[in-house]
Amino acid sequence: MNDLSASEAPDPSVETGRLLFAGECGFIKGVVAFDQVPENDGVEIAFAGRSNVGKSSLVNALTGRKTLAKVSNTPGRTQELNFFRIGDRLTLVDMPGYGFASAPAPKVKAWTRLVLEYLRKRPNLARVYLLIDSRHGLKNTDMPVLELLDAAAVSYQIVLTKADQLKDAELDERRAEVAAALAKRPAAFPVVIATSSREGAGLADLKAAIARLIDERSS
Ligand SMILES: Nc1nc2c(ncn2[C@@H]2O[C@H](COP(=O)(O)OP(=O)(O)O)[C@@H](O)[C@H]2O)c(=O)[nH]1
Ligand SMILES: [Mg+2]
Repeated sequence: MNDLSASEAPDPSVETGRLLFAGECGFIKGVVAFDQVPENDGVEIAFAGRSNVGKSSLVNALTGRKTLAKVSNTPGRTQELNFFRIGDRLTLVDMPGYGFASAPAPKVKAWTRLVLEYLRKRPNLARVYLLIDSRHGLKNTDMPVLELLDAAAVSYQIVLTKADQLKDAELDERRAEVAAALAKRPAAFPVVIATSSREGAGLADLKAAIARLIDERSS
């Protein structure tokens, strides 16, 4: 055979993605109010998800820095937007978790205000990665967030976390189920990426997807 079909050709964005996260990474700041956000600089992406879904662990796994973001066994603690610099072209934001069952109403209100303002007023925000626990799939508590993202017309993509907790067949099923649930949502990117921060599965895929996004945004 002379030509490589698309599926056999090596995907150059895998290497670009690896390099993207291989450079200097650092914590910029955590903010509790929108007027404290750092200036836009390069492409920005944000990680959203329920408390305890594994957002901070994923930031650490992607950057290879075990303690860059604080991993907590006490869900619902972070009520800040945490900004991280990834190399010289990317800012990553760890958003405050939602869906904490016993969260008092004022806390939910503060969360909603901060997140809405952030989603609406951040021109460099290229995509929100909405993290969903592989074991649970989309839950009722995720629905208002999907609505919010569709309403704000912010491009978003689902990343399944803790894939190490499922058998391959279960994971395929969960991925298909989530993709089907997103099919009619206008701002949802159709591909679901499954990851494990613990075992490393899917991290190269996610980095490649982010590298492609930066490429699209910069051209
Ligand atoms: N099995 C497994 N557990 C994980 C993984 N990622 C995170 N966790 C655990 O999930 C809990 C919450 O993680 P954390 O990153 O703090 O979640 P956050 O609240 O979304 O930032 C911690 O106990 C982590 O050790 C993973 O890939 N696999
Ligand atoms: Mg966290």
